[in-house]
Amino acid sequence: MFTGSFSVFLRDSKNKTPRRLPVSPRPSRAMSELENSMISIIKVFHKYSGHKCKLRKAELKELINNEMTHFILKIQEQETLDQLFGDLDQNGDLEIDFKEFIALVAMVTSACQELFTPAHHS
Ligand SMILES: [Ca+2]
Repeated sequence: MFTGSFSVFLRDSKNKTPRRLPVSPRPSRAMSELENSMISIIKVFHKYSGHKCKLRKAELKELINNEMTHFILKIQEQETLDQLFGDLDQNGDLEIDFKEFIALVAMVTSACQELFTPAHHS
């Protein structure tokens, strides 16, 4: 597994200056629940994308219909798939790369988060 360090750059919404966030993955059994969840997202993506690291339309449908059905409805109609695929494919190369996929995960997670907040259960 990859080890090393690099940086990601976050945009400051006020002065538009990129802010450097050092990233230094050190896989370990002591990883947090969140870190393990992040790795799970990466593994699921690669399970469906294979070595090409991009999802074709049929692979996106299979991933959603196998891995996300408790959060979003199964995709049954071609028109629904075409629309979702078009929305996610930001660079228009007719494939979904990891950055485009993680946008879907972020949107669905954000939409569902209210159901899982502690206040909602009490
Ligand atoms: Ca794309």
